Amino acid sequence: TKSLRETLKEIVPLKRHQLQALKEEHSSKVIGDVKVENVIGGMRGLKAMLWEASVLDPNEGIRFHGLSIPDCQRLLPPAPGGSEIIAESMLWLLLTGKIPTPEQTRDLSRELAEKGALPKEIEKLIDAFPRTLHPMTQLSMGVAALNSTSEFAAAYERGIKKSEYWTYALEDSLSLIAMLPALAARIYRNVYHPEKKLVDVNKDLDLVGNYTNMLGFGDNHSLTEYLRLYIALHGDHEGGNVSAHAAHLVGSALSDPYLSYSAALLGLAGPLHGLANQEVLRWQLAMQSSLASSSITPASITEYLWSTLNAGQVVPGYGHGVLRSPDPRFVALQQFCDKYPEELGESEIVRMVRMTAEVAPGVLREHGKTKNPYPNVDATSGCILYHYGLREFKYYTVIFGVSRALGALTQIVWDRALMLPIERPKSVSMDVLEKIVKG
Ligand code: CMX
Repeated sequence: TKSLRETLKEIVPLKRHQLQALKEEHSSKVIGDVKVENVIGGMRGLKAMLWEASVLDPNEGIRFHGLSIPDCQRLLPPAPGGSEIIAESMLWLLLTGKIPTPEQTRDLSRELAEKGALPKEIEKLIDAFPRTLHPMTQLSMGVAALNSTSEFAAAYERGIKKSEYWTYALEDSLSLIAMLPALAARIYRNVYHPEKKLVDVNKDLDLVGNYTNMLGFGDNHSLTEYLRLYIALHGDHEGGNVSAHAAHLVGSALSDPYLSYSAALLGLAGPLHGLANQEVLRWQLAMQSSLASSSITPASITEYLWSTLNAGQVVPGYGHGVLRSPDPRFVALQQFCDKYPEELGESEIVRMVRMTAEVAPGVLREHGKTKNPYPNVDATSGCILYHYGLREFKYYTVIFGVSRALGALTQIVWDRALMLPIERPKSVSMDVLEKIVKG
């Protein structure tokens, strides 16, 4: 069976050929208009960016190389003893567009585990951070500091051909993905459980198996499975979202993959993006404490939703920049809860999330502002972690950050393989805009 590198070496020339043909035959074809609303509206809807691994359909949700989430759940190999998609099989799919065999998946797990330990000087740096520094700030700083190990940066300094950049970007990307669990678990230990000893990376476990183990939840099989699914599903959500776009933009300056992904993490830390799952939990818990547990009913939740909206706040976990239907990642995580009825079915927080999802779309529709009244993945993801006893919600976005590396770094490999140029859109002032529209 072919290794990941061999598989990619075969695909790179084909994709380069596809890009060359697009350039030669269709460069001047028009694929959309740029309206004033795009310029002042966060470039919403503008098709102006290449992203290979996934495409988000407003109604169907995300597809990874054409495969829906249920397709991936059916086709991608799980961990030995598990049944959920794992990070390695998702990464293989994102990078190559192909389904790995169980053997290829296991080989990739082993390679990542072998590369998973942090350099000693980075451990020291992380241990020196004050505990009050937000876990996302620590994660981004740790990832940026790892660029001291960048093969891409070293090769660039030595002088290499542009056509070879991608091989070094790939090595850095795999090393970074491999080290993220140890980095993220170290931050968790330092901030919340400084008295606890961190276990080493186990060479026989998959990436997320190791992560759960290092977080101290290794004996909880259903939580491990939940995190496997969570991390696979959050891996990529096409290119325009803040974290993915930030990685792609910074990488276009040929900043190495560590620096590029560090920038992505700082965007992920925003409340309208990756911090939303933490916000949802805070909001659901406030709802729980304001309603007596016996009175958590569709009617009382509806009233609570209105009080949030009337206070001028957004309902966290609802709405989306692109999606116009319930997020299939939300659906997959809810179905996961159905698989463990004794454990998750009885959970008050999980039941509250479910009930909220039943009534919130009606309320948001009546409120009449959001273009999408349906739940996104954040409406449930953090609440399930809370149920499992992972209750430090400032940490939740770090888990998202471990995951989003799969897609953001995949695209960086493809950006370099396709030799895409530095990103430099044209900006205009309001005066210029007025001149253009008034003629
Ligand atoms: N509750 C209340 N109002 C909402 C809303 C919600 N959940 N979602 C959107 N709106 C409002 C917007 O604030 C906006 O109001 P103004 O015109 O007063 O500014 C209006 O509806 C139109 O917004 P939109 O075009 O439907 O949504 P955007 O593309 O501008 O924003 C998003 C998308 C996700 C930022 C927004 O829906 C939101 O704030 N949701 C809550 C936070 C959240 O769940 N974020 C996670 C998204 C997933 C992710 O990226 O990880």
